[in-house]
Amino acid sequence: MKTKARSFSRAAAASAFLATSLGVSLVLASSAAGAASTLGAAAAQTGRYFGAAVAAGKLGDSTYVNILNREFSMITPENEMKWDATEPNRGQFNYSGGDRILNQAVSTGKRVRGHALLWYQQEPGWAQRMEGSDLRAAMMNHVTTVATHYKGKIYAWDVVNEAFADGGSGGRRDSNLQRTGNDWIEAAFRAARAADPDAKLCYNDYNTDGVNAKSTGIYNMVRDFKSRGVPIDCVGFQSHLSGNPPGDYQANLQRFADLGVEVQITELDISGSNQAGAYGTVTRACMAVSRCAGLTTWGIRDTDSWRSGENPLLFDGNGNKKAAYTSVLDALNAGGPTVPTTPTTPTTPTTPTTPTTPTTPTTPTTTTPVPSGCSASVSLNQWNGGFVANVKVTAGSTGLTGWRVTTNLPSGAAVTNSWSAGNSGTTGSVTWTNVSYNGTVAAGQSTEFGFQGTGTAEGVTASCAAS
Ligand code: 9MR
Repeated sequence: MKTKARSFSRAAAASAFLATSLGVSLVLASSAAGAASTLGAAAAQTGRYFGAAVAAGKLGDSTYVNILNREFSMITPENEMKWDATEPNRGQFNYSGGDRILNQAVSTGKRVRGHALLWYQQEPGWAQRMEGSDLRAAMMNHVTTVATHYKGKIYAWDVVNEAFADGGSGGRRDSNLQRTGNDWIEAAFRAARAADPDAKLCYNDYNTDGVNAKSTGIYNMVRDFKSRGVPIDCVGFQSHLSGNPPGDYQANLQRFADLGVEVQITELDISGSNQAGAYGTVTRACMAVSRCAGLTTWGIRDTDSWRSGENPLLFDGNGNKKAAYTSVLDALNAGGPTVPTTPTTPTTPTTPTTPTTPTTPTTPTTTTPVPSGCSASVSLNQWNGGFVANVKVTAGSTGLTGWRVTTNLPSGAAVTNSWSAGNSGTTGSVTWTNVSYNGTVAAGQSTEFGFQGTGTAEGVTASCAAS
């Protein structure tokens, strides 16, 4: 309710300004326009896009195409730009499905996320049977040729998809692509940049919905790429979810954004009884991160979904809007920081660290309630030589309009990077202050920030004061 009220008054103020500057006395009409009525238009108010994965085979279905044309501003071909579709035989390229989707997008004023230049799944049979330097040459030729065909027409490419392993290793997934050498990902990004300098180049993966071993492995790769000038512009978070995302979903997006890359929600679908609520949470998280450029759902109607039987999308099989649709639309209309249009200087990269295996998952949290209006608790993910700390700030009975948290790190521990808070100091007693979008916390509600560091932070304590 609160955000809605804020959004209305902002829209009303804008309308009043417009009316005044044009000398128009009737303000009502433009006030009513404050809330957009489609996903694409609502997202555009803050410079974001709202997209859907589209199958070329469904472009003859009028219900499907009507929703696509009306609601979405970005299209991802669900399968048509993958390796098996675009290079079914070595050196013979086929762009029929991809071009069909691209033309649909261009003719209706939408943009395209290219998906995906290299992925260990949906490799054509001939590539599946290859290894080593021969495969590496074929991979690079594929990236160059496809990215060149679509040069200047693609908003962002998923250059590499799903290269990290699930589970606790934080390392790469084994595949014939990976076995060509650990540098295959950066080689692919360099080849893609050379072929199409205007496309944003993304790394895309799933099970990266919070700070965990897999997302931290990817985070370390992106940080390393930024520090060495490997051309990477964005990270895609697929977000195939069952129920609510983890509590640190937004903080995780933010820590990547703080590396100087855009983040994008690329394949969103959510099952479960709290579907509408979870969709709202994910959308608000993107809206709160200024470098979150947009969201894409993986399909349009429930019947279009790869998760058959789970009904994880925003429209039912008949094309009707679901409660989840309204939840997303409201979250988009509530606003948030605008996506920066010019690249901003990335935060100073720290020395790249080799991804290490987390030893302890999450240690018990330390809570220090403070009478002056808030409390802070730390949740620590410690591994050999490094850690990620997530700090939850909870407002007391009067609510907060600003907060200051002091963490006491044991000696030897040092902060190297942080998200969603400003800090003074990196060792010992470190003071954290809210950033513009998370200072206001209603009574009893919480917000989170986090930091990463080297050394051992076991025993860290946190205290909070209203400011
Ligand atoms: O939705 C896609 C489905 O039609 C294909 O059969 C499948 C093949 O592996 O790929 C699906 O899309 C995947 C996407 O390309 C990458 N992330 C996971 C998606 C769902 O499996």
